Amino acid sequence: MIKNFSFKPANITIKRGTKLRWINKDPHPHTATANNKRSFDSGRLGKGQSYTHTFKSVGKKPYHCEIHPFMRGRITVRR
Ligand SMILES: [Cu+2]
Repeated sequence: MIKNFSFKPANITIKRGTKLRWINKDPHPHTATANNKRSFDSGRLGKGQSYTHTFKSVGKKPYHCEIHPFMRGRITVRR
């Protein structure tokens, strides 16, 4: 969930192969973009829009919002 200019939860641990969905509950546009800009990138999500990504590799995946760089989160993918 993206709400009040933050990712909730900001940190999450999942198993490899899990599909995550981000839903923008704010009236403002946001993105969920991997810090390395390659692993995943939602593009601009308007109010109520969502993005899903399946995590296939193990490791820590820090990400942010391209529009509001202070918005940060991290996904830890385990085997
Ligand atoms: Cu944002």
